[in-house]
Amino acid sequence: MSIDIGIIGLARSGKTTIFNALTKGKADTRSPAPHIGVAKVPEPRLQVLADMLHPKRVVPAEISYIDIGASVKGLSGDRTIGSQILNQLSNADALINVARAFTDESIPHIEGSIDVERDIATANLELALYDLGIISRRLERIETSLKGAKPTERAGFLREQELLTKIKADSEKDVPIRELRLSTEETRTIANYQFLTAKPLLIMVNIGEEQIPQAASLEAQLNSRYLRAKSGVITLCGKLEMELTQLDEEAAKSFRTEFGLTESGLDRIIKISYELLGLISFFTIASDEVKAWSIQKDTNAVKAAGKIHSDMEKGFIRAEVISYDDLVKCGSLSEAQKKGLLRLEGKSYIVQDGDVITFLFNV
Ligand SMILES: Nc1nc2c(ncn2[C@@H]2O[C@H](COP(=O)(O)OP(=O)(O)O)[C@@H](O)[C@H]2O)c(=O)[nH]1
Ligand SMILES: [Mg+2]
Repeated sequence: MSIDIGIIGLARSGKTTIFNALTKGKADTRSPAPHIGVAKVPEPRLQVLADMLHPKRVVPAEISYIDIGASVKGLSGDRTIGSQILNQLSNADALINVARAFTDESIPHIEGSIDVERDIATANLELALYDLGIISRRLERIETSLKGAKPTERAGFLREQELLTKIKADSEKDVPIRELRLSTEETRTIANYQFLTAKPLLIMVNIGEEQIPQAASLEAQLNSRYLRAKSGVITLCGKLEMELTQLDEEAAKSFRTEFGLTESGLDRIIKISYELLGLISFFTIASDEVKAWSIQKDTNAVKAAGKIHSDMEKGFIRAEVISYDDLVKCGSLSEAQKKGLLRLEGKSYIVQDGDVITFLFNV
């Protein structure tokens, strides 16, 4: 199970261009078709482990990106987005909203002018309307169910009704679900609805090449307005990043330097996505393979095992754990064992960023 991120935005904001940049893909930007692709998560520690252990295979963690194709404006109201892609969007772990800042007379903006804040508001409104549609339908159903409900069922329905009514009121005041302080119980109650405004949101402002010198100050300015616990803004020149994926690493690096860019836009996006999603990495070393995995912070060992295989979760016995730093200091697992640095941990052990883990399990 990988991490899925949905890419939304107005038509011609640069969704497909950025999708291509992220997945090193070659999807046709002239077609409004949806696309799904995979990016490998850059993880420098994985390479260090590989250089140390010389495995046959090195397998990075992956992120799937879904370019919805159609405009975000078709999300609620007159649906122009197919139900399959809408399903995938509902299943996504986070959203990227592409807002257009680049100017190009040959590509007219569909609203007639460039206005990043207006376009961010439009997308937020669409997400909210979509969620409100789900809430209204569910509230009607609860109303009906309450009429014939057994006394034992009533309490559950009433609690859900109260929660959804509260969320609805906040949504109507432009407060997305991701900003609400919900209890674990409340979060669990609404998890099935897969609300779009509950998902972490990265606003990606697609700038033109000539705006690159102002990218950092624009980003700071927009973050002062939009930065929240589960959302933030990043500026990126989608067209340049897409072109750079077609070059080899050396050539791409020298182009970046020319534009005064110190880091790959893609590496930055993934780093920021990880922060927004609260993700960490752990590593496994087995049968000549070194692999990186992404999990949510505060995941216990048995759930982390389930990430690899459901059998490992079901038959979990224990985990042999060493931190990345300790392993690198020792140079090998056998040396680490001699020094007593391999720990035996149980089901409830909370996996830490950089842990190198061997799961022991029954089948
Ligand atoms: N000049 C310029 N054009 C861009 C930039 N980003 C995207 N485009 C162009 O804008 C058009 C729409 O982009 P596309 O990725 O297809 O947008 P989508 O409709 O949101 O998928 C394409 O012709 C892109 O080449 C940019 O940063 N600068
Ligand atoms: Mg497109």
